[in-house]
Amino acid sequence: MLARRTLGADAMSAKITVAAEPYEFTFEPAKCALLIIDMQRDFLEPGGFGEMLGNDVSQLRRTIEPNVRLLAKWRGAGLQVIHTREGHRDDLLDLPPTKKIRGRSATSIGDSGPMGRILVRGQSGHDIIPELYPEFGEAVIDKPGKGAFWSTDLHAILQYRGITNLIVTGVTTEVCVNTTVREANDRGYDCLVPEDCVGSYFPEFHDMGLKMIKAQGGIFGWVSHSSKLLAALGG
Ligand code: TIU
Repeated sequence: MLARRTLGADAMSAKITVAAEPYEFTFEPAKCALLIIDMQRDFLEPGGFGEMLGNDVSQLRRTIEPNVRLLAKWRGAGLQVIHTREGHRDDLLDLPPTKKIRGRSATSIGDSGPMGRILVRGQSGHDIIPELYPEFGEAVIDKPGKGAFWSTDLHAILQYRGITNLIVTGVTTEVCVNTTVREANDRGYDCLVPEDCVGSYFPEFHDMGLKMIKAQGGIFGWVSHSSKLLAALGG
């Protein structure tokens, strides 16, 4: 069992600086949440919805191990962790008809898939992979869109918990991670994306998705690597 050495009150409010691009990222641990986006079985597991659509899930599975390490560090230090899941109500009343038919696929959201009804809350494919399963006290945000702020209580939760900075990880780099970072940036949060903790089915979109975040002096946020973040937190 992992020994927990939670940060004391002084360390919680002492500024931490991480080597990042376009320049260093500074945060107070007490005010910085780890936001893990959509590490769901349907996106990551062989035989899930993602693979059914013809995607190579190994491109996403390489993000699991660095996320496990970062999550262990975050939990061990007693810092705030939030998970998101993309999905819809059982009755699909929150599913835009446009999203339902997009792609002209024979099997779409709400239909029976390899792990239950696709992207429907409560179904096994919609749940978070066991390696990163939420613990008691960690908020789980169910989001109907790509961004984690749209039609959710995430902003309220962050405000009430005094969060100003976000470490955003998960999948996919150019879709839900990118949309969430943009939404967070417009709401006044500083976001750092550790590049090894995010992934895309398309390597070129992953690369460009990261470049877009850090371009123009950090137009949406910062990009770093989990090893640098772990080092800044004491290894
Ligand atoms: N979580 C997330 O990114 N949802 C997607 O549908 N991503 C795709 O890349 N398809």
